[in-house]
Amino acid sequence: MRCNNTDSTIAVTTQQEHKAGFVNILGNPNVGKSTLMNVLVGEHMSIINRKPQTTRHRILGIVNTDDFQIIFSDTPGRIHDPQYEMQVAMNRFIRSSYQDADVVLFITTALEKGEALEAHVEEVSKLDVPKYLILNKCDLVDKERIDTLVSHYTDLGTFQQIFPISAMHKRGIGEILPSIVKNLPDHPPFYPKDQLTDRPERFFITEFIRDNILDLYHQEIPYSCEVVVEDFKIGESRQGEITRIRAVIYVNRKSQKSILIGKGGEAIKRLGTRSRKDIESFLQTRVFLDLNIKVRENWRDDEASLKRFGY
Ligand SMILES: Nc1nc2c(ncn2[C@@H]2O[C@H](COP(=O)(O)OP(=O)(O)OP(=O)(O)O)[C@@H](O)[C@H]2O)c(=O)[nH]1
Ligand SMILES: [Mg+2]
Repeated sequence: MRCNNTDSTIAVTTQQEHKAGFVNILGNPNVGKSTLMNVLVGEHMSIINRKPQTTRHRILGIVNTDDFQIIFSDTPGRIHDPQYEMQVAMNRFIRSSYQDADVVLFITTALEKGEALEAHVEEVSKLDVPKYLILNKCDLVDKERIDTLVSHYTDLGTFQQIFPISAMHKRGIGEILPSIVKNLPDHPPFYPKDQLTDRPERFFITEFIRDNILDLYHQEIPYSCEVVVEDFKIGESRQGEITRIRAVIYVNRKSQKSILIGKGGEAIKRLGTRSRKDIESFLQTRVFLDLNIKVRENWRDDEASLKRFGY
């Protein structure tokens, strides 16, 4: 995957009849935003997890052809009732993606209902750009339920198009890209044509570690962790090239550090091994991963920490 390893991402081409624009994927937590972006972009760009609030930042995934460039933004799920400053910052990323969208993909599921959904639909309905309703997880319900929801959203009049899909099974998505392209403005590409994302390699490394934390630990633990890559060096070992990575997991409280480590260091060992394998297949090199844990009391409400962690 070509990541962004430089700051000069703006292309200066002035191609004729080229379309380019920003398509922002919005929705409540856990509805399948990252799954859909990965399917549309054709790369494992954003981590997907069965736990809500997996995505914490806005992540670009870029689709390039000779004739168009679509810049998708995967966003965090909107937090209806933020409990700490990190969640307020996550909601800010969502609002920033209200502002630059050429097309909005609003995702809900065939099972989602309630106040948080209604409030989000209401907010999105105010955006003055073409909006598509993506009704995901249709594999979990019968046709009658899908028909009922499609006619409900048609009656709202907010959405230009409605796509009942299953992102996980890649069903119903074939018409989404061609339809988006029709709604894009004529514009030269915003990014070089071989670039797939705005994020550097280091970002994806932290995401792999975070994904494994979401899988291996329970309750509040994954939500109390932030991962930072502090050192990244390509070096040599007796068996050839090796990438040495030093990552720090910041936790909210001292007690969480011992839970992360586990009895006799078992838990952190498992986390290290799984993360190393993921990073090796991403970087296509051998990796030595040095995982450290540091306590930073209440970092989720601490302005300086949030700034350092990119919120
Ligand atoms: N049954 C079913 N599950 C799906 C589908 N799409 C996604 N999922 C699952 O739903 C869960 C959440 O998917 P994500 O793509 O991480 O959802 P998200 O909206 O990005 O979640 P946040 O980043 O937490 O807001 C994962 O377990 C996915 O495998 C689908 O079409 N059908
Ligand atoms: Mg996500």
